[in-house]
Amino acid sequence: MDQQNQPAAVQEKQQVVFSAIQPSGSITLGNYIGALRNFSGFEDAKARLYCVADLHSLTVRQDPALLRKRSLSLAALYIACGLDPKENIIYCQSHVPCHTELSWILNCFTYMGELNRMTQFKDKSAKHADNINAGLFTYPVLMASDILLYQTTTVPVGIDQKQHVEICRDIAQRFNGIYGEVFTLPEPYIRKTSAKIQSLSEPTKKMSKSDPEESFVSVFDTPDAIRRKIRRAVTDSENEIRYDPENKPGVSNLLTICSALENKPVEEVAAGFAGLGYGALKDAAAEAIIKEFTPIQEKYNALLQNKDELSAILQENASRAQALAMKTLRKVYKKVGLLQL
Ligand code: ATP
Ligand code: LTN
Repeated sequence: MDQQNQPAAVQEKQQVVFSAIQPSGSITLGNYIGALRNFSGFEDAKARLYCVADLHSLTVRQDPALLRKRSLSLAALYIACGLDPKENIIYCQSHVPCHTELSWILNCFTYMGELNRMTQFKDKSAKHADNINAGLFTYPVLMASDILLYQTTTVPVGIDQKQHVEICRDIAQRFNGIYGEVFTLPEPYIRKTSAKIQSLSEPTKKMSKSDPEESFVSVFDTPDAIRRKIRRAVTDSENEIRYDPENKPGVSNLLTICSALENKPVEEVAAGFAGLGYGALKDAAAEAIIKEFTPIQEKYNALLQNKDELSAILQENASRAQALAMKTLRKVYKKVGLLQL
């Protein structure tokens, strides 16, 4: 694993790994390559927490029944991807009240100007012009709370979340500057080669789970659907296979997908297609995705057979998270001067 963002001081046993995904749609190949598959591989860390960011997803209007279903589904997917809930802490954000409690405090240490610069806020405001709510604006503060509550050192995310981890560090530094060393400063963990998968229908844009169906492959798609979507992926009118994201975003995206799933440098993947047409590249990408997702889908389906057991796991894991989070929250309450009885 290329830990290029890993500071030498926080190696293995000192590491606390935290990440989250919003249950705001069907988990995509982008979420999988950019984030989810990088959640594994921190076996020696002191703690590993993977959260279903259900509260964050409320910043965009959700269907309540669907949100409940997707939250349980995302938790099951974490486990199906190999995250053992005995060794990792897998839980829903709304089940651990410390997240929102710390969020209020940190709101009071975050400037409007800082939040105004967030590109996700600008993008989402443009996309949901009829619902530019305060939650969308303070989204990064809740995210900072998620991270800082656990004294996180390492945050595996896609490149689009880098700015949010940076503002989290700024908030933590500001707080520490006033009250002493309360929070650990986290580092994003971003795999350079697969940090951003583009939309299949508009390859200059990020693949997003809240965009139209044909623009993404879902972790839950059938092999036929995967082949169909990849076959329809937008490329260009040339027919040379080369990695050139500027001029050939569609082809480069397919190469990135193959490179990420086959764990090979993108140049090596591109060289393997010398003299071949786009059809061959699309077939290879589709088959690589199917090979990756089939075992995950099998495990996922088995887990969902027993929803009671899943709920029990989430409940137990939320208690473990709450116990850890309380330590930081108590310290913060004391530092800022809230009356302790
Ligand atoms: P939404 O469409 O609801 O905003 P999203 O698909 O952008 O959702 P998030 O829940 O915001 O997904 O992101 C979860 C994780 O997946 C984050 O770490 C994010 O960086 C990563 N991620 C999302 N989309 C991509 C992508 N296209 N390529 C790589 N990583 C991605
Ligand atoms: N904002 C993230 C999801 C998220 C997250 C986090 C990621 C919520 N809290 C804490 C890392 C750490 C997103 O991917 N949109």
